[in-house]
Amino acid sequence: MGTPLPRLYPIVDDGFLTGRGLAVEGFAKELKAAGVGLLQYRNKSGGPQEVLRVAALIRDAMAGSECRLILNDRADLAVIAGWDGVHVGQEDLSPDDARRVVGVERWVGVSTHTEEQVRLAELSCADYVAVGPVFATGTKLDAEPVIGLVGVALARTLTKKPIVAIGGVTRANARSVIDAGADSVAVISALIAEGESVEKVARDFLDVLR
Ligand code: TZP
Ligand code: MG
Repeated sequence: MGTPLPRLYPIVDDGFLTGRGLAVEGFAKELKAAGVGLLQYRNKSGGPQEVLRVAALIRDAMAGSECRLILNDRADLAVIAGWDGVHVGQEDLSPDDARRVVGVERWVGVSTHTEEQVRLAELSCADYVAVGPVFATGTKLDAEPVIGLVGVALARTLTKKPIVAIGGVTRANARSVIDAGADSVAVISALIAEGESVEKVARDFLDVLR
């Protein structure tokens, strides 16, 4: 990977944002203003042309920042979009096949939900291993069983790769997730809070994760 994984890993989730009438570009601009170093775009419903269109909007919104841009699910589209990496799940290309597509310069992350998956991820050429859901989440409807902080701690014993913890992470519990052994927290819904800007919430996360 070259550089350490930033502690905050915001996910720009198309369905989550558009369902609330929020624009992806505006959301990305606020994350840029907060100074985030890593961002994922996740779109579970759009076709490839739509994903590439929005990926270009996000890239433009983040122009001038050092933020790494990671595309969910699709290694081929990450390359076409000129993004910095891909995040694959258990149903996508394997990390090693994703690596064949994106090359050695781009990052490859993989989602895991069980001990066995973490062990396999450790043996793969993934740059980081995501574990979760750590806490209950309403964002992923087909989420696997919650692993808790104990699951994060267990994953820490199973892999030397950087760990991204996801699922139900908030400003209030983010620190405990890092203390349990994660290197980074991925967040979708907790970036949005009534009466607060996304920039302010992201800054709060960066503060507690420092
Ligand atoms: N994978 C495991 S939980 C989850 C994903 C994509 C959703 C996380 O969303 P939130 O709103 O941060 O709980
Ligand atoms: Mg996937």
